[in-house]
Amino acid sequence: MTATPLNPFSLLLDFRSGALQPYTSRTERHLSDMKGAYADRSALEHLVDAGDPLVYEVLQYDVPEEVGQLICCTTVLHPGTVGDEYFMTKGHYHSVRETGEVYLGLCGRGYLLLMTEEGGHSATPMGPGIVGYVPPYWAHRTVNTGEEPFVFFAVYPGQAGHDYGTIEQSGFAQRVLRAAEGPVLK
Ligand code: S6P
Ligand code: ZN
Repeated sequence: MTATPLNPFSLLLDFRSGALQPYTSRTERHLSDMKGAYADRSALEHLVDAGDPLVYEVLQYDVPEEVGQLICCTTVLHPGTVGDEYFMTKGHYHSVRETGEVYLGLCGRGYLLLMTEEGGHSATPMGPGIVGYVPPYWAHRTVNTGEEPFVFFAVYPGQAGHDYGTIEQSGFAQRVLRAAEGPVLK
């Protein structure tokens, strides 16, 4: 199969805000969109009732979802906690497990959590200039451990797709909690 021919294009990426120009889709995730993800359910319900904060947004430039294409996007993950647990993304496997991804930290700090269905797990500290490699078969979730938005750019294969259901059922191997001494991995 060959990829749909596209004309070359360029995008303007603002390293501080994560703004991608142009973008073709924007996804918002509020706390109410990820109720099962956080350990402290009563803290989550309290925050949802108090205004349901925006946890993160993803700006993406869409190309055909097929082999050979590469999708570019930015994620802006806002600071905050649910109980002691830092704001994070839902996390996913790629539907096509054999597809990897590259993350480039732009602003703020956090972790890239990774895990496999065979029980492997890893946590990469992320910040400006750090490239995090997501190998094929590894689920990935990001966590903001700072006081400002954690912003990163990502590139992944067009055919990858997203499997959120497996994470919703199994949870993630590690949690990142705020402690007096700083972020702690549990
Ligand atoms: C896509 C890539 C990121 C995430 C984004 C939000 O493959 O890994 O763009 O989609 O960081 O995370 P999630 O888990 O809600 O898709
Ligand atoms: Zn991904």
